[in-house]
Amino acid sequence: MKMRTTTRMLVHALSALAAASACSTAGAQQHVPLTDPIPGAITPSRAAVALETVASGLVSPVAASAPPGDRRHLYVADQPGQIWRLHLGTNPQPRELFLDVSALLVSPLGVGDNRFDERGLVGLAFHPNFDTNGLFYTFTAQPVRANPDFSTMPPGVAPNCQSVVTEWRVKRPGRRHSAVDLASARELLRIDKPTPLHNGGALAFGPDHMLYVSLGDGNTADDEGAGQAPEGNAQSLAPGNLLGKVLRIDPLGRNAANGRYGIPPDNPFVGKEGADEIFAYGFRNPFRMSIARDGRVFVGDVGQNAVEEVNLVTAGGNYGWRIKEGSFLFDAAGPDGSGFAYADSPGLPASLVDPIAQYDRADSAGGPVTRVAVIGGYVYEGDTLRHLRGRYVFGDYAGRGQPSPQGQLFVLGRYNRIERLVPTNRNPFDLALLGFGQDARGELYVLANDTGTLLGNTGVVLKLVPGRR
Ligand SMILES: [Ca+2]
Ligand SMILES: [Ca+2]
Ligand SMILES: [Ca+2]
Repeated sequence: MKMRTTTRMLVHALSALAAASACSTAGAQQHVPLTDPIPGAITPSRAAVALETVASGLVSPVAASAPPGDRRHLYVADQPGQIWRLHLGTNPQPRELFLDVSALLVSPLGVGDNRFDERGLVGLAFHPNFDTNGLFYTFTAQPVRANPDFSTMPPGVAPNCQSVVTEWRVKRPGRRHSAVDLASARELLRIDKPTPLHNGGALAFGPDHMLYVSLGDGNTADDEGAGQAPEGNAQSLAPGNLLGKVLRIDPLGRNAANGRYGIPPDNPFVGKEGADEIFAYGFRNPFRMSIARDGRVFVGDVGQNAVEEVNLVTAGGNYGWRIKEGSFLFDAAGPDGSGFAYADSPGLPASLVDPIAQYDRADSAGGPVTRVAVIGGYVYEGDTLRHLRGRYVFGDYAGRGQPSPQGQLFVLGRYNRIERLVPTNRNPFDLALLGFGQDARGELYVLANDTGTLLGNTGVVLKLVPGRR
């Protein structure tokens, strides 16, 4: 097995070398974009699943979770700024407004006719001891209104907005249906963001009780432009550049530079100036991230034009962007040219960590583009879907620019092979996929709407339940 891996790596190294020398004879920057990076279709899973509506009438639900041990509720973050508390197990599930942070957000959200926007309320996480301390956290895109804790902007250039992680507390921890104490709001982190795009914005606690925060490269394409490091933000470990990173912080600690959270002493870059918070780097837009009960950190990193990634993230890892898009080498083609993936190079350079699974946009060269952006999900840890137990469920947004959005649901099968999950009661899916949620029982919820944008109020929360073939 090891031998075979080595041979395969050698073959890839030789082909990459051949590609490189072909380029050098033709002059620099002569890489050719791949027309079909990953040939073939994604095969359907044998798991029979269906979708049961547990909430509707939302705008753009993007995150959902529950405090550990609270099996009665699911809290859903709607992008325009509302957190809804769903009462599970009753039919229909009533919902109540838990918190509204819309007044804190950039405004207006969703510009243009289709009201597309990546900003808003995009992350929500409950402290593992929520039952006793009542603490939870939000990730929001806010107007530039305070000095940032971290900025990559050159002097005199204004950021588009600021990414803010805020701590909140309920008034009576441990009591059922306790309201949020609005005066408890405490900003942990405020980070300048160069453009409206590539927030990242996921929050998740590990079994280590540390808060993980995903941050995108902050730019539009190729990780370049104003506010970008020369090598791209994602690859930069320059002091204070947190863009394109996964952070790991202790919200109960206070030894960070701004005194509002703690730096875990075992973080991989502790002691490196301005990089104490960084857990891993080399991400483009790690929009959705989750942490399994066993501590595995899963990130769906949205690709540029070619390859979508699922990453298993470990301390200190460099996940490749913008040197690679998936396992493929990436050419940023200078400030004026649009970058592209040009050669498969699995495992090389050895300093970069490849995704555990990847897929591209069309089944064949020139075929219809049916997938556009990975939406990271969760490991299924519930009881009712035997075939999914312990498997990572995720999907593709496939929302924008089509007459009818066709999001897709996937599951990682054996050897991390991607399989399609086709709901038996909803085929075609006919919705844009926006996120996933997990309740305290480990059951999973699909978050979606009709538009893939902030237009309308077609947002739904759909529970994954057993389906019938
Ligand atoms: Ca990558
Ligand atoms: Ca470029
Ligand atoms: Ca393909």
